Amino acid sequence: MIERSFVMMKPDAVSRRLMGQVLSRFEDKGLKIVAMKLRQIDEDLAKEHYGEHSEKPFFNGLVEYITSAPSLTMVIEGDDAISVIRKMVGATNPKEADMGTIRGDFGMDTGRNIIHASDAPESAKREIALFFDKEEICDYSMSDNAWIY
Ligand code: RTP
Ligand code: MG
Repeated sequence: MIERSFVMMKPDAVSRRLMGQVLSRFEDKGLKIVAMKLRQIDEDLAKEHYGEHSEKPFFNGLVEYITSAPSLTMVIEGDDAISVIRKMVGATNPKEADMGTIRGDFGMDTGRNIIHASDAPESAKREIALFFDKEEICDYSMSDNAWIY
């Protein structure tokens, strides 16, 4: 099933100049970028995005991290995109993430774990609406659609 996921390269990815390498992985995999915006996320938006963690001890640190520098926010589309992208991202703790995953290859610290990706269809829908207006999401065909999908 064709799905859309909300994906965000976090401030450490942007600051460490990893955007190009990480983006290439999604393109190489055959996924389609349908929206993309570099933006500095403010406190209110960070708190809303990570609302499910508001009672956790790491919440304030997480908000501080996410608001510390720009993030690259994206909507990525593809066949089973939500689970495929989560697999590409790897485990939350980069030390435990498999080699070959984005967190496993580029990170060392749960508090600086490079990237976010939606974990389910409902959260994808919520997060996409939180970060993008409908008209910012591009509906287009790619020349190799027949091969990839
Ligand atoms: P994300 O939402 O960012 O894609 O990450 P995730 O699903 O793999 O992990 P989640 O449990 O949703 O946690 C959200 C983010 O909070 C930070 N975190 N810090 N210090 C800690 O114990 C801790 N646990 C989580 C991470 O930045 C994690 O990605
Ligand atoms: Mg999560």
